[in-house]
Amino acid sequence: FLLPEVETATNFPNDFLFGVATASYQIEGGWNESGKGENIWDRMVHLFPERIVDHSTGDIACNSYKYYLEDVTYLTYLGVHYYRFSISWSRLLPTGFKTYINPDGKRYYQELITNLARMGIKPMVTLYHWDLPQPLQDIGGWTNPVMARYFAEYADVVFDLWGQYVPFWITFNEPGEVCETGYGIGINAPNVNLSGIADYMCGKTLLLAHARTYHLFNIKYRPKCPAKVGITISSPWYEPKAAGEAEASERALRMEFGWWANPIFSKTGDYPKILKDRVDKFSVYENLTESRLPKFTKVKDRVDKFSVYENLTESRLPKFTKEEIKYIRGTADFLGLNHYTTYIVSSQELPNNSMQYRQKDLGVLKEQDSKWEPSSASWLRVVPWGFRKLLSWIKQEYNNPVIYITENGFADKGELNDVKRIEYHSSYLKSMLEAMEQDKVNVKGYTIWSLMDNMEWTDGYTIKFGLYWVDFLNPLRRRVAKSSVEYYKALIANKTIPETTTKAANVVCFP
Ligand code: PNW
Repeated sequence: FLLPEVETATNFPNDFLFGVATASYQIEGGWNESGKGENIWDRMVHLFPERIVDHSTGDIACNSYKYYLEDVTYLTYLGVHYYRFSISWSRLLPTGFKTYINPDGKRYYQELITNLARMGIKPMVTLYHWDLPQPLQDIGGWTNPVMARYFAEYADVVFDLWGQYVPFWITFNEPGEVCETGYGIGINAPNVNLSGIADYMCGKTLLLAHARTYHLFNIKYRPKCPAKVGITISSPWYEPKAAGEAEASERALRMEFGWWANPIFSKTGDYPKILKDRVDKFSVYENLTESRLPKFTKVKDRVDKFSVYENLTESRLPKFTKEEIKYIRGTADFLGLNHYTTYIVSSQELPNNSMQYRQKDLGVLKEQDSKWEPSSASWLRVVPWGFRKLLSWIKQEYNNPVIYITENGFADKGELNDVKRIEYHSSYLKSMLEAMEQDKVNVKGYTIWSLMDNMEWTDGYTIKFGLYWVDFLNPLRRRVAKSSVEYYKALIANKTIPETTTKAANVVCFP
């Protein structure tokens, strides 16, 4: 007589994967070591130090270029199934072009990947996490359509070297941030300030670069090693400010998230209709001068008679041809999703003579509730329920794609007993589980941003996302476990969210 075996109930499916993420510029340092070329972030932090709040650089950062084996030790301790990191294009190809491969760059990533494999940790490799080789920016960067070819050629080099080791490839991290903050509002490198123009040019090139790389992989590499190839898009949840503002929420999601997701993940492909309609419409208005038609209503009456293409010039949004729409559609094995926070949205149409083109195209005001728990990042408040809503919306809008959460994280000031980080992850994971169990959203993996404190772009070292604290004043860049390390380690081992009612003990004994 045998008693039935007691199965410990776990929150997460058995095949669910957990990981942590970093990005080359944010952790590697070694900005000009052993043959690495200059990239757009090197250029920006050196020429315009005031663009970084603490005037810092990523010249050394966590010095993972030197201490990557330590990183592997901590990844092993955490027990993560995979490590999401990015390759520095200009470390591998110093000029950006495939004609010269830097042997030390190649050796560095080979060593990292080999040591991960030794420890049973799968690499999830991002090909582009914002650090474009400077020579490629000198020819216009992502606004130049030729970049689709150069990106695919770089990817070809990487696939050829490491296709055998890497089960997950991510072409781009956050095309929205690349194009809008880099080429639209000019906050991030390369600081191009042409909102509603250069950002849309960048977007078209980037989507074609992604698709070209996916097709290249299919033809040349998938027959040998069938990795999953995807793209990572970031999105907050947009909660309508009032019942009547549901349209503003829908519009923001479609014009931001959908800008990237629609061409790849929708049945029809192409940009969302609302994005095309609104940019086309406003592009026409912009061409009618105030002096000719002083009053808004008259402008409207007048231009409504003309189609966009009959008018003075073309839309600011460069369109895809039918062939390109087909070429891009379906080019992802999974959707990588970065999610951090939620905004409350309402419709806010800007006047026609406003030069904030992209803002006008969007026509949405974004706010946050001051009652929501803040973080050390101005844009990040803790709103766990938004995660479930976003996941369910994506499932509905894009026919239930396979999703990996490629980033989710909380910013503080670097506390070792980081209870707020632990609470953040517990609440967001619970919300994600509700989406999986109740709304049947197909989430396969979850990644914490970040393994360790690092160079947080224009915020420099003033805000911290790490599970490990890093001593940036010490040349050894010692890493020290925060409380969240034990929390995440237990979570991964048990595939269950640990009880956090009792405060996590600070396990750092001799820091
Ligand atoms: C991500 N937002 O960017 C990046 O992929 C990481 O490199 C970065 O370190 C991390 O978030 C933390 O900032 C984001 O405004 C930038 O919602 C902005 C937002 C989200 C993600």
